[in-house]
Amino acid sequence: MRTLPKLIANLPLAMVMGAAVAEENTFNLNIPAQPLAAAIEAVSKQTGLQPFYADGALVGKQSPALKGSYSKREAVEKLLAQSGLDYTFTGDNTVAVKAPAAKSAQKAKTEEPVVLDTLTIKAQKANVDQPFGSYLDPSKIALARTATSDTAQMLNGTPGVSFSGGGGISSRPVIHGMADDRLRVQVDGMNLISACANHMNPALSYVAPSSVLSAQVLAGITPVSMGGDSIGGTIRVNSADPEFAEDGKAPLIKGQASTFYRTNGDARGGNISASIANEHAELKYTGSTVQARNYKAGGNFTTQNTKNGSDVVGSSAYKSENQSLSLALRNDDHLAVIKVGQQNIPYQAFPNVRMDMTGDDSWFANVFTKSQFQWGNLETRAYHEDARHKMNFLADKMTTPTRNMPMDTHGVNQGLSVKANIDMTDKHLLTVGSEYQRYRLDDWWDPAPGSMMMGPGTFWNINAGKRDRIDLFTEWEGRWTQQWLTQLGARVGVVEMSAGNVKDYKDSTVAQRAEATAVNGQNKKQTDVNIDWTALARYTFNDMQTYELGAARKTRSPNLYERFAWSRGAMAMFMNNWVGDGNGYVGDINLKPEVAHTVSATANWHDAKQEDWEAKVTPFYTHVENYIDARLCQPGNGVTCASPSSGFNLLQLANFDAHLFGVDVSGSKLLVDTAKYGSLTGKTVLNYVRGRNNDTGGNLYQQMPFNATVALEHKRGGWSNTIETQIASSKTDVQAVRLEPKTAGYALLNLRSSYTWKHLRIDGGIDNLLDKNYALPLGGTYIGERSVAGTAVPGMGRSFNVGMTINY
Ligand SMILES: [Cu+2]
Repeated sequence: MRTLPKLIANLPLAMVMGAAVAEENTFNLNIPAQPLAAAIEAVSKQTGLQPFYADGALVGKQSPALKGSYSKREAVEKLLAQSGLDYTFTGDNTVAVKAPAAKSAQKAKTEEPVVLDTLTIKAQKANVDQPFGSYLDPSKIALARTATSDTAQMLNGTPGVSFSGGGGISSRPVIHGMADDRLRVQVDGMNLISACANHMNPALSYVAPSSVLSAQVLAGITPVSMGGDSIGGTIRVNSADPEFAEDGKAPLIKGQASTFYRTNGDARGGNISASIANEHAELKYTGSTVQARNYKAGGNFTTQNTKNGSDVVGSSAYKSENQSLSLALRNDDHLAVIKVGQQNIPYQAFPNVRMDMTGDDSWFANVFTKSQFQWGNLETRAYHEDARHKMNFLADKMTTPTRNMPMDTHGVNQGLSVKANIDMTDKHLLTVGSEYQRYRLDDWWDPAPGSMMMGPGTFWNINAGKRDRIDLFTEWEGRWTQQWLTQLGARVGVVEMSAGNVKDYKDSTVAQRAEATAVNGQNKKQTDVNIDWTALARYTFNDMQTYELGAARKTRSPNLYERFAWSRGAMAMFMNNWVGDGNGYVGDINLKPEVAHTVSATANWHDAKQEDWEAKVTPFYTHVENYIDARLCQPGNGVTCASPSSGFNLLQLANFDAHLFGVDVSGSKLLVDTAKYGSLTGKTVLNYVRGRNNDTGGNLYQQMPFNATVALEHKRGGWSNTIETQIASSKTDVQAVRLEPKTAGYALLNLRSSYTWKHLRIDGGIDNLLDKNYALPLGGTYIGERSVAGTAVPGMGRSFNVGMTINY
């Protein structure tokens, strides 16, 4: 049905191609059969080709294996041959991929005078080329699976991204100096929330690295359709797209099993997945497990350990199990995916938190649909997530044999979203959508048997916490010419929060009851009306230069703990700490939402074919009104705060004026490329960020010092080898009020290697080859055995890592 217009459309192209073919470069490709999106991404990485396609247009499509010498055009032709998709080269390096127009539209078109409209880039919600966005290299994702079990760490080396440390599988990504709830982190489209006063279960901890197939980072200006209730950027992590059998072919049965071992911490784990599909349905199971003991630093770093050696990071052990089952259904124009999953973390110790995770049971159901219409497409999502979280002390923190303090959390998170992408004209796309999120949280601490202090009643930290949000947004993307792209969007959100009455352990003692009574007498309802807007422009000057400029206003309402953690009792305050600094915190019901005003630009230079070299510079500046920061605890609700305790501060959250600025620089250069020796590419990423509190004149907390990654990547046939050095300068811009430790500069050397046969992949590597003893700049304060201030959590010493994956 699409043959005729396509043929007509491609005639001039074919003639041009005929002339160009002789000069066209070919590439040695070895890309296994896989989901089409990943295959296109792989071709893009290896050839410099820039694909444009509608968000989700490739969902459910499978690509054949690509092995041998191909030009860009030949590679695309072969990848898309079975997909039913049309494509158009709009330049030497750009290809537009799209679904063929619906039958009736096609018919109407053939009656019109023939217009070669397929030769223009149709306005598409470009998945790959979102300004300020970057996709993780799939080969890097694959390498990271053996090297880490912490999904956030898979983003290591992405420009603008650093990590705030936590448990072994729970670090939190930081984009341009903003962490945790300041970012919109989505796992398969779900907005997951930490159900813990210490944020032990951030969004990315809910998914195992083995389940991550693609990851997108928007560091800079996030379009409103991808943001919401966040001020610092967006991270979207997705599991594999469903794969269906080809029409009329036998059912597709696939499976994968992999296992890995890392010497440091004796970390071991594995995962399996199995799927069966015909042309309309796919059923898939995935399961994974990992466990590790405490890891070792590169040398002695503390004198406080009594249960472990001075080079062992106490409270860094963990064990986790994940499972999921998904059913995907499709017909010509519709796709539906229903996924249910479950996570069990029997234990995860935290070297920078006073408590440990002693049980985390969560499950979710996530339903996604996508439909193609003549006017565009419609996506809907509904999810339900239930997280049951328990804390107490694990062995390393048992300073007395009977130490016991049960803490419980239960969070229920439900979301509904609908988004329509409407093709207004060939060049203009309108996106309208709405998101609803309903969140409920209980956080209570049962009495500790035999304890005078923690009893006789149950302490209610947050009772019936409620945080509901409804957002509406619209976005208009125009591709005016080959040179100009603009994106304008606005979003309105209403956040409603409240909480029920609280109690403390000593319900009957007068002094304590007075505080709870005062808190319960307050109006605990807060409604925020948040307005965001984004304006982006991209100018493609020529095939060697692209410039992007963006400005945005973004808003985030406080989380439930920031507003409702109520007690000024020292012990309760120390239990509310989601920043890993060992201090105690009390919230403030009257905190205002943070409003960020950001300007950013990107300049991207490369050789015309994008095969040889590339350089990218992204400066940014953000001014944040009502930035939620900390100050020394002030009297409130009839209670005077206790004095600082055992070297730590008791702090209170408050709104401040703040600004952050910095620059990311990245570059690559192909150094050698021969058939005999393969290709050798040099890559580097440099990050600089600085954050200041304008009211206090002090530094913001956990701002990564200047750091760089320099890597050499060698590829030949099935071999892939990387030698990488990670460098960070000393951290002296620390936040005084949080007693943030200074850290020394360091350089680490990592080696990674993989070899892929037909059905087998072997990974090997050595992380921190030189066994450098170093402190994590954003790792927080080490309180893995005893709560003593002043020592930063160290990074991991040398580790030998091996992994093996079998596909069938
Ligand atoms: Cu917790």
